[in-house]
Amino acid sequence: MGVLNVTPDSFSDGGRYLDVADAVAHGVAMFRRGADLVDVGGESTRPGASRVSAPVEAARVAPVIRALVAQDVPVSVDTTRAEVASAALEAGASIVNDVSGGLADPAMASVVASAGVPYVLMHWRGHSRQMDRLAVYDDVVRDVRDELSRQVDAALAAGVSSDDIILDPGLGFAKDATHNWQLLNGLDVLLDLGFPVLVGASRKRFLGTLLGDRNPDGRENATAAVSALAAFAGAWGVRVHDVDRSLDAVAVARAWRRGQGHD
Ligand code: PMM
Repeated sequence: MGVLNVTPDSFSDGGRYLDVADAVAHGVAMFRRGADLVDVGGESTRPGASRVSAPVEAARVAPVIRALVAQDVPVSVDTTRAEVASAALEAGASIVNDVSGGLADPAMASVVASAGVPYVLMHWRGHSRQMDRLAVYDDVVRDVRDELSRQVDAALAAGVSSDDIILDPGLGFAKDATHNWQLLNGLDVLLDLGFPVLVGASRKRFLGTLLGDRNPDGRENATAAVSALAAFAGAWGVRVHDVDRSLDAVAVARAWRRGQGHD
């Protein structure tokens, strides 16, 4: 899954793709290089970020999604709002990626259920402004698993098909660096819930910390290493900015797992 943030303030690509033509060109390029999905977002979720209104968010993503879909690029929409998800689905998005896993907007699950599309439920405890304060766990792997299970139950109760659910540990969202590493170390516990798992580590702060305070651009090799290991552990997908490096990493993991490098 290639990241396409149509925002002025995302932590690593904010401001680069605010112009529709630039955003579409970048999305098409990621698809041509091999991304299976382009994840279009119109609101930054960086820690401390302020919210934008739903109409502003929808106006950022809808034209980009429409243009990508017109070029046969499969698109997911990264939003916590039912209203934005509806506009994105209308524009041709085929997956809803909700970093709040249904908790931010009570209308989201029914929008997804009536569209009958896959739904990424990420583990989440609160909006960006407050999430660092919410990073308190007894046992992060068990707590995230239990909270995600409740998010799944709510989605199923709203009519989402269990075949359409994808889970995500939500690295960096109400989690410190140690929490993120523990979740990656315990990925099998989330996989045991029986749903596909998506991992979003790309360029995140915990990778910079590991490497001695590297800035986001210097975190690409570490991101690719996470992609290889996540794929090897059985993840369904990785959400990344640099598609090329992660495709190579995933190809290595796949060949290693299968014991052969050809189809
Ligand atoms: N991380 C970000 C945004 N959306 N969606 C999912 N499913 N998982 C994530 O980990 C995730 C996400 C924040 O990163 P960005 O600013 O690079 O988009």
